[in-house]
Amino acid sequence: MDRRQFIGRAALGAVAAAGVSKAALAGLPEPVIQTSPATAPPLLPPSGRPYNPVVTLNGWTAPWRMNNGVKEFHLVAEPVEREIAPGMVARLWGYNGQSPGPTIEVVEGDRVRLFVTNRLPEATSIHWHGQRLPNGMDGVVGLNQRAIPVGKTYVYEFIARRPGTFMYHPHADEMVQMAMGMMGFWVTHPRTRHPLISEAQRDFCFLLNAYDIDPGSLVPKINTMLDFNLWTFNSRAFPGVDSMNVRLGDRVRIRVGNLTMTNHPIHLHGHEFEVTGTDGGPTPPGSRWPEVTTDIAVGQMRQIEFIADEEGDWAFHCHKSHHTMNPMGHDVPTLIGVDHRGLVGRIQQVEPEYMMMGERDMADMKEMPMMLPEQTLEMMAGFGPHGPIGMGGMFTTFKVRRDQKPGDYADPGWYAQPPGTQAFEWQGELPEPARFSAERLNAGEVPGLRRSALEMQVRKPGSGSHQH
Ligand SMILES: [Cu+2]
Repeated sequence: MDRRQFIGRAALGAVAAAGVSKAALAGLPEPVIQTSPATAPPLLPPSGRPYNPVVTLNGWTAPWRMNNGVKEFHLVAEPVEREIAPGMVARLWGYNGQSPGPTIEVVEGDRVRLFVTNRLPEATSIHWHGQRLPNGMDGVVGLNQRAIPVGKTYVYEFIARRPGTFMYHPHADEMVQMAMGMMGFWVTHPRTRHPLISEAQRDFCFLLNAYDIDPGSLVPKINTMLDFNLWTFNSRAFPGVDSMNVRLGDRVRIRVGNLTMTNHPIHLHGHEFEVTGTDGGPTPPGSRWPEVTTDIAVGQMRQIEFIADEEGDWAFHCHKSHHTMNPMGHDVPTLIGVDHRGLVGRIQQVEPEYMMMGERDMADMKEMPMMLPEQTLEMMAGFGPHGPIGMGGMFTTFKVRRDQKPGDYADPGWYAQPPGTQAFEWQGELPEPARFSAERLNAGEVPGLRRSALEMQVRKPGSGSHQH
């Protein structure tokens, strides 16, 4: 976007707002537009109360203006172009140049004023999901307010009353507008030290979203209810999702909100975490238990926390295996076990790309350059230091490094595993398989497993030891 467009956009917002709100008399804050899908560095608060900012995965935090003690943001609802992953750009709707829109970060007790300019082809609104606010600020069209007409700017204003993890999205034609990518994250930091909120060195956030975009096309199919083909973290599919990079020993918080049409069991490798917060706020410590996977239902937010105390490159992904795939055909019959001798060669005469699933590892698809139409992604993509990763969709890596500098979020590259710590090929002899038989085992017939191997010492309360 060039400067003329930018000024034109700002001027349109100002004109539209005239006469709408007393609050707008001071003039609108300029909307700030982001054109890059890269993960922006944390935005250290230049004004207002201090806090430790979050990092939005493949996203950014909206700058604000202080106006007589009020934090003012300007969101522009508009068509955007979003790179889902290298090789595929989608035409979505979002805010300020991206889908999702910018993360809003404020502090508990802040008075927040949000100017929302509608540059979409239809009316919209914003619902501030999870917030305590006056009823007229809740954003449900028809119930709480009139829809924001095309070209107009509305003003929302409320005090961020409780600290926690929130989202924002339209409550006007939401099936269409959310299928098109209209959503954003909101974090309210605690005002002072909070008994239930720990100080984390790294605080990441992102939304779970999904799109149905036919290969070769640009715009999502908005009537799809369940059968989406792009499962994304913040409107990015792996290998387009950045890694989350931390320093060994950091306390890490990851906040996730789900605005898809299904639940996502989010799984972290190499560490255990606790759910320290939900949509309703921080969880009391007595309610927390260790997990490595937490299911996030539709409309829910979860924040997980743990100490990153294992060095390495750890997978972090949705555990629904179809959600770590990019566009795929689901109507293909399973042919595992079918005698297909001679079949593949004959099919390949008419369809050279044909291969049998389950016969040759689907990961082969990564090693074979395939002819793809423009504007789509391979089902599984991404290369690691040891070959193709064979993942897509809702997948990324969590990188823990001893020498990552505090506050440095840059990708440290691949982990150099210490010698002798990687799974390796067995080079010795393979013993003949022994079929299990309890009778033969008891009779001492199975080589290498003598009856004495089953003897154990059992100590019962109030008696001596017995041989069994
Ligand atoms: Cu999932």
